[in-house]
Amino acid sequence: MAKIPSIVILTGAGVSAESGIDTFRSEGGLWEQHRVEDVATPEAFARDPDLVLRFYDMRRAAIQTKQPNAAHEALARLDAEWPGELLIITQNVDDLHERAGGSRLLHMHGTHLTAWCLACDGRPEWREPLIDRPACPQCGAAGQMRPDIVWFGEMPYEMERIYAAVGACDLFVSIGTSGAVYPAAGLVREARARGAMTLELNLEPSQGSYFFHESRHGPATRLVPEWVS
Ligand code: BJW
Repeated sequence: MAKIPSIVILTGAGVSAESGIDTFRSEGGLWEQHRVEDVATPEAFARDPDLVLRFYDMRRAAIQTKQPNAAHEALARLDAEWPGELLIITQNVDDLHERAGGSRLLHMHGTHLTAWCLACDGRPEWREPLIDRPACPQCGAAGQMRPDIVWFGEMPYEMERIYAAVGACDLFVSIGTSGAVYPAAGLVREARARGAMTLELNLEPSQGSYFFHESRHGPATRLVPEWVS
């Protein structure tokens, strides 16, 4: 009997754009006039923690008001129904894949809905502001919690699991990501080098479009349900 193809799906900010969550590199920018590269670094946090905490408090509050869209829902259906191996690797720090019902999922750039306590290394669930320097609910240390987000220069989460899944997949699909940030942007080449078919679904050609066997362009809420059905 033929093997059921194994699928890895990489998602980025474009998949949540139609839920009303800003992407990073589109016109207008995410955070006033700051480049995300200047705000989302450990150096920025050391230099001006209040600015960085306010930025994340604002975004944490905003994502809790947003709803999954047809692209998240189509991926959750595929996740529930696909009989073979499947992994959704999201760069997004929102929880819209989970809220749509996705479960074979990992957040390589962290999530807004946990905090990271630098005192005990715990990652408690967190939905409130961090600007007031709350105590960690796990160890009680005060003022040691930071956003549980992977900033530039930090190691993305679960890289071993990611490379293993990408190296073993038959189909690699990238959805709504600009291909500007590594190591995520390099996964298509990794998948291709190991013999996977590669497909890009994005509003426009990404920086890495060239590396895909096939690229389809348009909004995720149209392209993803079309691809899944
Ligand atoms: C739609 C749509 C719709 C819109 N439908 N589509 C020089 C060369 C190479 C690498 C480096 C370098 N200098 C430094 C580096 C490394 C650095 C890096 O890549 N920098 C680049 C800027 C060059 N990377 C790192 O530091 C990473 N760590 C690292 O490398 O560790 C060492 C290591 C070594 C070896 C192995 C493993 C690790 C860490 C990167 C952390 C990224 N963090 C951020 C910020 C999180 C905080 C926050 O949320 O504020 O994560 S950056 C930001 O970009 C966020 C995103 O996850 C990430 C990717 O963005 P994404 O999702 O692609 O969004 P956009 O806006 O760029 O694109 C959206 C796309 O959607 C567009 O194409 C639109 O067209 C499309 N779209 N509407 C469909 N409706």
